[in-house]
Amino acid sequence: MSLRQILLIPDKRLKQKTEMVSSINKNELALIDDMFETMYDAPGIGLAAPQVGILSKIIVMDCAKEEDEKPDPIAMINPEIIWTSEEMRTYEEGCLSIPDFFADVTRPEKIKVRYLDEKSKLIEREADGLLATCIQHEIDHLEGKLFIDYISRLKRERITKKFQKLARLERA
Ligand code: GNR
Ligand code: NI
Repeated sequence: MSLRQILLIPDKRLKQKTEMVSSINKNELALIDDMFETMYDAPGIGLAAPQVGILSKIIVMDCAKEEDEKPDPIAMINPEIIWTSEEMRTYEEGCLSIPDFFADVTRPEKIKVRYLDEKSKLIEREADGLLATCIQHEIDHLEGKLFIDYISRLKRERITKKFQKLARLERA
């Protein structure tokens, strides 16, 4: 197992679409292990493969709420949202690729998602609350979409410029 580097905006790879995973072998399982390790280390409640530079439809999450609650790691391969509720919910989101920036995002409150687990088993499950928010945030990453794409253009441009400047300073 090893930590992978988390890409920050404005890295182009965060804006790209991803490829379906055609079979789940050693490589994919090693990537999933590394993604969990990287997510817990950050720490974060979710991570999508593009955030570590891999353009494949793989996400991992652990939305166990309390510090003392037991871990609840979930890996999803080729996830698709197959139903969303009419009711919406607003949650303050953050992203490991946009550190220290938070904004309210409104999304469907409940969803049904279909995916393959690490054993290539087809799963369908319903999710609500924080897990529903997290799954939607992670699946957006697989489409090259970030949570700042839901906020005002003014705020998005402001935060993007800040990270462009930081990236320039690091290169200099
Ligand atoms: O750690 C994370 N927290 C979070 C909080 C609210 C909504 C979504 C998230 S996901 C984020 C980790 C991340 O960037 N995943 O892509
Ligand atoms: Ni994110």
